[in-house]
Amino acid sequence: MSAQDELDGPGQIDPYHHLHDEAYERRFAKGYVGWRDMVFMGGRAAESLDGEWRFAIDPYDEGLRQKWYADAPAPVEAWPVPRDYDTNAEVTAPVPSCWNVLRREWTYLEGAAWYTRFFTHRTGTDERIVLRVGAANYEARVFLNGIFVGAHRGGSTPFFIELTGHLVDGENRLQIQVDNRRRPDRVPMQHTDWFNYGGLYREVSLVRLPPVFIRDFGAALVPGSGGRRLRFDVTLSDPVDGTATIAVDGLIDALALPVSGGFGSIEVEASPALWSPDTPRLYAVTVRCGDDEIGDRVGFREISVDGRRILLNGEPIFLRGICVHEDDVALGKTTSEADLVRRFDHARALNCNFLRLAHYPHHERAAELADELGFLLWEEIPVYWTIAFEAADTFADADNQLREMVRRDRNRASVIIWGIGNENADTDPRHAFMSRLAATAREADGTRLVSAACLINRAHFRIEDRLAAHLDVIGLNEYFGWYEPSMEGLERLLANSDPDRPVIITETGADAVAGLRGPATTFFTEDCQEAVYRAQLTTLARAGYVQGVCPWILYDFRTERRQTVFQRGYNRKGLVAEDKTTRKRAFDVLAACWAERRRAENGGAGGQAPLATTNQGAS
Ligand code: GCB
Repeated sequence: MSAQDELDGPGQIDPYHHLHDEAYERRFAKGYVGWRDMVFMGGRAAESLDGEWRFAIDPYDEGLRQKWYADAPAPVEAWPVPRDYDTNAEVTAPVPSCWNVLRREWTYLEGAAWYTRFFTHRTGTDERIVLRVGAANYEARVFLNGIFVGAHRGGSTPFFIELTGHLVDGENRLQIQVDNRRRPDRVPMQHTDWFNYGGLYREVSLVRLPPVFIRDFGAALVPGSGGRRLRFDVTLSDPVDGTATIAVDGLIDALALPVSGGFGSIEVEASPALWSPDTPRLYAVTVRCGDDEIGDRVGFREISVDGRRILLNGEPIFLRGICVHEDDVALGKTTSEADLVRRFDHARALNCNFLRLAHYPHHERAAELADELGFLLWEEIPVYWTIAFEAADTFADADNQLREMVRRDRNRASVIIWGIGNENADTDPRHAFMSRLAATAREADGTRLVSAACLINRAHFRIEDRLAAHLDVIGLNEYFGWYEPSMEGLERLLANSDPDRPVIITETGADAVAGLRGPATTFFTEDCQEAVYRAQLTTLARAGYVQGVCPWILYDFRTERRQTVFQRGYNRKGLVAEDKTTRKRAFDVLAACWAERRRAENGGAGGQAPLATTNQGAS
């Protein structure tokens, strides 16, 4: 029996069988990869599979129903029966890209699409070959030479599928079915305030590895060590014993790390120059084990909480922030180096030291650049609004996305906070779900803070959420001045609250159409947005426990929920229009506020900080 027959049962001879089989997805229920299958990528030379792939949309899931993947490409004369799918159909799509921006008729496509590409492989070595997909929104199923080799859930984290053993000598056919359907049990579920792009929208590559390879590597300053101890851990692909050798340029020549059963960890005395936004010092780290070698550039720093204060390397720090989505008029969710550089340039112009990467893990290059440029980051998973908190599979999905994000970025000094959710009502199922996620974040990484963007507790009109007990920092989204036009509520809320830990305002803001002027009382004018920013920043300055503010948002972004003449499919809360160039008046208000704040912290200019200095009101 072939592997395919094992999946499908004995060969089907009824040509109409697939029309009546609504359980067609069962064949693919096993084989999901997750965080345990990830491969550490630093310092590896991957073979890019980017470029034009054969492409076919498949909104009715015919590919899975009819097993399109099983048919080897052939001229029509050689088809035994008529086909509905042909890799030679002359339609291609670039990888990475979002299909929605490629053709007008694909703009609102939600469903499946098939990507096919061929590559040459030479067998006869002991190499292990792993496919890496940077991200596919939302679910992906992978087929090699007609065989189902694995699947992945979660639209914003990378996944890895080992192809060794399924490869043939010569030409190989790789097919990936990507499905971006919105569903109530997904993370996020069907209701969000951003556009549901689809596709293989981050890079795809093949990684060649020795028979035993380094699967995971962690390097961090030991919390509480006063900046004098480093911890390294290594996980190998297989449960073998051995020794890994670690070198940190200018700090450690050759440290032997014993590995037993495929895992080893060690702590050593060392006094690195500490990483901070002002001194973003990175060390080149290399790790050798057996025939494998990897590398990374790592900054060492400590982030902690003391009462209501956030400490970076033992010093209080106020987070001068801005939120950002991955969204681009031309590219959709696909990002580029130039786009990221522009983003950090804008953050620099705003005098920010902190960005919230909302509402899902962004491209890994964002944190690498933040490491180099000296920005602090909040990274989060899309546990957004009302997901299926009672469903075990939904929890497993969220838990896996969280662990994948942590594994990918845990060596990035810039990342100081893992966000585990956004605006989830304080219900019992949500509490159970998210307190478990907080525990996962701590188990996966004990060197960062855990937070969530919470809602105002309407019953008590306070900053109060049962989840707060499981968080290091309380994130709070509030839109006084906009959805609740009176600012009086913010004064009341702040006066009425007495949180026992730091609070960050993770969102606040107002919509404005770039260039639209008018009275500050008229919605969607730049004047209205500007007034909301001024009022917010002044009022928040009086709450000493507010240790950071991250207004919503840097750029206008697409969302089909917004259909007035002012919005036309866009959320207009950007400080910059969707062209990523045209600044609105509120941009300068925030830039001035953060400049003033930074001057006051540096003890200069004698001016009153627009937000209370870090220690004021802190316990
Ligand atoms: C929120 C959400 C964010 C929305 C924003 C808005 O509270 O967290 O995803 O885009 O408000 O503009 O309404």
